Amino acid sequence: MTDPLLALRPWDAPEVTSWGRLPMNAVDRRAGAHSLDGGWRFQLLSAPHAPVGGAWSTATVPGAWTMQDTDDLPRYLNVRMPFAEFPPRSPAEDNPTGVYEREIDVPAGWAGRRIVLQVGAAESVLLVHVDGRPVGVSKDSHLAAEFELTEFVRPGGRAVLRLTVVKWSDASHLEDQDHWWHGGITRSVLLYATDPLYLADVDVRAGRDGELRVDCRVRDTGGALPAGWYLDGELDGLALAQDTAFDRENAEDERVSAFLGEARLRTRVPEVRPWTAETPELYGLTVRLHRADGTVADTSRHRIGFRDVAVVGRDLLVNGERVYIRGVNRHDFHPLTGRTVTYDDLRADLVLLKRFGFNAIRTAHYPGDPALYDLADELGFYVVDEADIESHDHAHEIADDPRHLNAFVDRVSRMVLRDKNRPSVVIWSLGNESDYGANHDAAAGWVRRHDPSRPLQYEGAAKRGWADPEVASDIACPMYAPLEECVAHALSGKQTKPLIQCEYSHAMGNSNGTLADHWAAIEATPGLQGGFIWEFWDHGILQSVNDGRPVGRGGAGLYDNGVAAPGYRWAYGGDFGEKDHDGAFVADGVVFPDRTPKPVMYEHRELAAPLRLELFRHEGLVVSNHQHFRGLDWLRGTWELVLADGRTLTAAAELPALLPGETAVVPFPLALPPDGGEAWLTLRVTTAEDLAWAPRGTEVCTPQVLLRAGAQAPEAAVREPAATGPAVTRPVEADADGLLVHPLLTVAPTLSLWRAPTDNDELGGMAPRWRAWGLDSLVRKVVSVRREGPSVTVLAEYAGTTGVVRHRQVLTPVEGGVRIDEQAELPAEFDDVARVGTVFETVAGLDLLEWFGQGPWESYPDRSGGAPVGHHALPVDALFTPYLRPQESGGRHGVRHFTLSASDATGLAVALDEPRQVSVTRYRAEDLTAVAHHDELVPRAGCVVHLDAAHRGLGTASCGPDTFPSYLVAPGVHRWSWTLRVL
Ligand code: IPT
Repeated sequence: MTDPLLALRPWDAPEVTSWGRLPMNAVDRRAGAHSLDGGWRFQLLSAPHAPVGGAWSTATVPGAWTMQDTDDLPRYLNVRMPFAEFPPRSPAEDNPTGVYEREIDVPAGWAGRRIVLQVGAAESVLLVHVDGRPVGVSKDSHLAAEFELTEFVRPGGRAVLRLTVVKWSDASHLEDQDHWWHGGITRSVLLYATDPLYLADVDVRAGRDGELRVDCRVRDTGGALPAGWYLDGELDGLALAQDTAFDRENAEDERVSAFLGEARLRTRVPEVRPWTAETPELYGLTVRLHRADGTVADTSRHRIGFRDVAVVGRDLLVNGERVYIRGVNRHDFHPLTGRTVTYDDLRADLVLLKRFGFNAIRTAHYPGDPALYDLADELGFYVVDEADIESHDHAHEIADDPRHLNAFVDRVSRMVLRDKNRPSVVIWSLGNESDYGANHDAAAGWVRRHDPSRPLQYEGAAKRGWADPEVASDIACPMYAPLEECVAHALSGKQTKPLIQCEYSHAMGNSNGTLADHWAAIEATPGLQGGFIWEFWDHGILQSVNDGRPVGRGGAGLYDNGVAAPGYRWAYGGDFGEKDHDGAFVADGVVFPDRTPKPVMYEHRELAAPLRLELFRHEGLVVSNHQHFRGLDWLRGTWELVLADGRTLTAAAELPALLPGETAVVPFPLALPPDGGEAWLTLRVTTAEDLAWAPRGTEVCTPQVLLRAGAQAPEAAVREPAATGPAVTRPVEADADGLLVHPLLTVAPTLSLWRAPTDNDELGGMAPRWRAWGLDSLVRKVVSVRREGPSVTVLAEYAGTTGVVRHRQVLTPVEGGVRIDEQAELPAEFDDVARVGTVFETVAGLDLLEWFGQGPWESYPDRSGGAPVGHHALPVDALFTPYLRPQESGGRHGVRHFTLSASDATGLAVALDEPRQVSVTRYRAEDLTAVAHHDELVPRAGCVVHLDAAHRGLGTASCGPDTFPSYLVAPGVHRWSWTLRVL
């Protein structure tokens, strides 16, 4: 006999969003439930109608089978669907279908109770059978599906539960998000029991005025409700009672039903502590459903927060304050499981985000695990909760196709029904990249009616007109909009909605250039309120290089500090043998696959600093509280006076008591020594006490002001060496080609115009142009080598395929070394090059870099915030940032001078005429461009040193705007000087 669920062919039926599934609700049943997680019998069929009958293996639940021991491997495609069938179709034959089976022992104590199965997430179609009997069907891969099993199981007995998961379906067309395709059950499976009389839903409204309203729905499995039921509850010890006025009104309006109980609890909390992302104050709410005899039939517990959110004019207000949205887009990702994440994983994600100044998360592009919201409520994040709808490849066909209407409303409404009581959720999102059609408006209509307390956003609708009141978006939420367009809109006088980019600053590879410029504009322009960086994760899956398989759960410990252990690598698109794929575009996060922060995180932390430091010449040092809701008492500071001569003086800081937005002048903590040259004052700010997201002493920000410019800057020392010391007459050694001969250099200093293209350089079209110009393989031809006394002047031409750069190097002996004055003249056609500067290589053994300049982390001209000027030191191997696809990396901005030394303190010292971009790595640019993965790099024994007169900004052109014109390297004449001395 054909199974009715298979006969229904739900994978080919867009109208069928579920069958036999219980309605979504906000009653949390996790506590007290029986976990069905663990090993299940498993078979992978080639298609849903293929017979089950092969050998069983074991699969871990939750977990994608694509990350376990099967031949169906992960696959990365961005926009394009992984199969050719047009919506709503999916492949008839080649459709991996996982059959999961296990016994369930139903406690005898559940006799007379209502028994419910909850499947946390399954992609993309779930069929449920118990003992071979059909129970139900569900779609919507990132929300739980519940089924009542009361009629299917016997308390005290054992039953066979089968969950069949069909990978491809009509629903896949709505789940075409830009990440890996997987298959399986990816969130926990639970079994729980309730009384037949139960809380079907609880809807909490808690405003910042302390008003609490709890609306409850009550049902009974038998249908009719028993007489005399009632509700009570408490809020942290404060008793709540059923609102009799509400009951009376219901009765008068004939809304009382025998089958649906409705009641309201209400109170007003005096002196409420409002919830905000800065002050995530939670209250414990307990709602109890009683039978007529007073016994408790059901209980629902919630952690709630009192807060208001509203769009007023063009501002998004939280508790009446226009808050900055320092957001990130977050996917579910784990390098060992693909997308199954534990509570600890989620906690680690959010803790890291807090430590780096983020206060908002967009759940790109589907609802998260309930634990994500528990943590966002507790730690403090503003969440844009996004429904699981992205029909990217067929967006236009689907947005108005009535066959998909059910699915749109189903997905959006289920998310709202589940998450409506979350203080962290401040905005609903209808989904991503799905064009804009009537299906969206239908879903928006449902949301507006069900939850008028929160704004709604949808980028596809906002795109129709940022100020258009008719479209289904209360926020102007573009993606990757050029900053000048955003500013122009805010200044146009036509803005009607808050402008908060749903995606900006694409973090692929070495990226996020101009983030500081964005924030300067946001803070200077009323109407701009922030945005969500794309994205949190680099989705590199840990892969064994030998057999090409994902390592899976056993791989813990096979990576460290962003790098996979030898023999392993971070796989991206194409690495699992996919024919069509989108390569490294899946590695576009602000953290590596093991959550190691990329350097941009430090800049973000500084941009989000809760306090600011400024120097006003006549007033002195000014500290300001840059938060929205709290004082500075949770912070502690230390002053550091950084002097160019190598000294760093410290003093404890007394932070002023400031309300949000207030400023105070503070006395200079340390006397500025009259000598010592360039001087900077840094305020190193840490947490004053243990917080939920950071132990005491965690660094929060390091604002810095310049106290004295470099009166005795290296420039002076470099340019006038003879004036400060005895005349040096020992001639510089250069070979016949005019190349410096030096005992510590293996490759003499020459001109470099090339960097290993970043992802932005490649996808933004710069790198192809550079290659066309021949900048990656300039041919050096000596024009003349002229000796004048102890100096040598070398004229050379560096020929590309289309232009010639004239380069002059004057080598002059100075005390202890040589001064190199350089000039390069770029032809007009080289109007946008990666760098103009010097490259040389050193002997092996110089493994420590000490520098005076910005640091300690990697920084670039358009991404240099949060890297204060100081005396920094790092092993050379720690300077390089291991971006998944090797590219320009490891740069340090604003370097004045540095030494490279061996363990016996011998080595070389370089002083630059002015703060320059410097990089010291084990790789030539061509080493980096020759390979596709970090593990393929072979480090050189010596160092490859770049000193740049000019270095191009990074921008974000892999998806979005390029860097700004001010960060481009102009053609024409560039001059720079430096000295090289032996230590
Ligand atoms: C945008 C997507 O919303 C996001 O999922 C991701 O693909 C991002 O781009 C790029 O990494 S869509 C793009 C067409 C702007």
